[in-house]
Amino acid sequence: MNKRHLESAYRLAKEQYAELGVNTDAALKQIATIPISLHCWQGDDVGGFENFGGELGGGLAVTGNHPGKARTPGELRADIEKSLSLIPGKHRLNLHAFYAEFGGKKVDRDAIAPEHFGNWIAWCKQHGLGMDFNPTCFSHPKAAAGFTLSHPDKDIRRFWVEHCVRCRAIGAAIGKALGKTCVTNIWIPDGMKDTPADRKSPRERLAASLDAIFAKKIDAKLNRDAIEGKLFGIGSESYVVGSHEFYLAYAVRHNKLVTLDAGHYHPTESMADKISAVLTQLDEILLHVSRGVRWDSDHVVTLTDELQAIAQEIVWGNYTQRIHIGLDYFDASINRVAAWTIGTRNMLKALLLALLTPIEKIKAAEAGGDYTSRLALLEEAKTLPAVAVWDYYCATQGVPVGAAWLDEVKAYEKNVLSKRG
Ligand code: RNT
Ligand code: ZN
Repeated sequence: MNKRHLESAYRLAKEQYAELGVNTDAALKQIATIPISLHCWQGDDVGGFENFGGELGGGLAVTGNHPGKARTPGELRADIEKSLSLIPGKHRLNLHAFYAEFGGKKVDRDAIAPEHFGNWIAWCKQHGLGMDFNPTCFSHPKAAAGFTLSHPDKDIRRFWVEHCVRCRAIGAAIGKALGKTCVTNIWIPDGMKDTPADRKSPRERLAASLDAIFAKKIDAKLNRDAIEGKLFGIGSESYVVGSHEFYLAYAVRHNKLVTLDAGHYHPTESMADKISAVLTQLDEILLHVSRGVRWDSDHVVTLTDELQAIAQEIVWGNYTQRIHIGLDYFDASINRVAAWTIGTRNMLKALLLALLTPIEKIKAAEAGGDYTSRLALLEEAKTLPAVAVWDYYCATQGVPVGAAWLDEVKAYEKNVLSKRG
C-alpha cells in the first residue's frame, strides 16, 4: 500500500475513533511501550545447544519437520533478528538455560554461570532488547524419571535446586548488564501418568526446594522470580506436582510472580479471567501467551477471542506495568521465523484492538446498569477500522505493512534457511 493511502486511511480512522472518544495517536504511543518477550525455543523446536545427546522430555512435544531450524546460537540469533525486523516496537528475548554457550566444554546444569550467556547478553544489548530467563528442568538424564525439584532422591533434588539458584544469579547478571529487570521463570515437568497414592509428599518436597532456591535475596531491580503451574502434561495426565493452586498459594505467601500460561487450564477455562483475580493479591504476574488445541498447549498464537480477552484485561485493567507478556509455543510444521512473527504480531494486534475500544463509554453503560448498550458497543467495536491504525503503526515503525512481511520470510527461507542441512 502506498504511503498516501496509508495516511489517509489512518486519518479517516482517527476521526471515526475520535467520535467515540478514542484517541488513536495515544493508542499508538502506548502500544510502542509494551514489550513482548519472544521465546527463543520456537526457533529450534525446544532443542537447546548442549549437545549431550538428550531428547526433549518433560512431556513437551514438538511436531513437524519444516526444514531450516536453527542449529547453532548464531543461526538462532540471526533468525530472531529476522523476525524482529518484521514486528513493530521494541521487545525482549526469553532464553532457556540450555541455550548456553560453553565454547566446546561440557558444563552440566548445576555449574552454569553468567559467562556462558555472554554472547546472548551482548546481542540483546546491541539490539536494545530486554531479556528474560528460565531454568531448564527437562531434557536431561536427571529429569528422565519425570521428577526434578520434587524428586524423592535428595541428591537429584539438590542438583536441580543448584541449577535454579544459578539461574537466578544469571537472571540478576542479565538485569545488571542490560539495565532492564529480568524475569526468571521456573517451570518443572514433575507429575504422574496415573493416579498417585501420595499427592502430598512431592508437593512438600517442591515447596522445600523452592524455599532453598529463593533463600538468597536478589535485588528486584535486577531479577524477579516467577513460578509456572500446569493442569496436565503428556505423561503427567493424572497429577502435576506444581499445579496452579500450588504455585498461586506459594506466590502469595512468598511474594513471587505467578506465571499464567494460556494453554495450562481446562479447555473452557479462561486464563484472561484469572488476571484481575490474582492481581488483587500479587504485585506482578508473567503471562505465557499460547494457544491450546485439544491435548496440545502450545500452538502458534492466533487472533482468537481468548487472545483478545487477555489483551483486554491487560489494557482495560491498566495493568501494563504489572504484567510481563511472554509467548510460549512451538510449531515445527511451518517456517519458524513466520511462527514468531505471526504470534507476536497477533499479540500486538490484540493489544491495539483493546486500546482502540471505546472502553470508557462501555464501562459507563455497565455502571449505569445499561447492559444492552454494553453488549451493543462491544460488538460494534469489533469492526471499527483498527487495521488502518495497525498498518499505519507498522509503517511508522519501519516494518512491513499487511502480509508484506511474508515475502521477506519467503526470501529468507530461500536464501538462508533452505541451505541448512
Ligand atoms: C511447559 C511450560 C513451559 C515450557 C517452556 C519451554 O508446559 O509451558 O513454559 O513451555 O519452558
Ligand atoms: Zn509456559
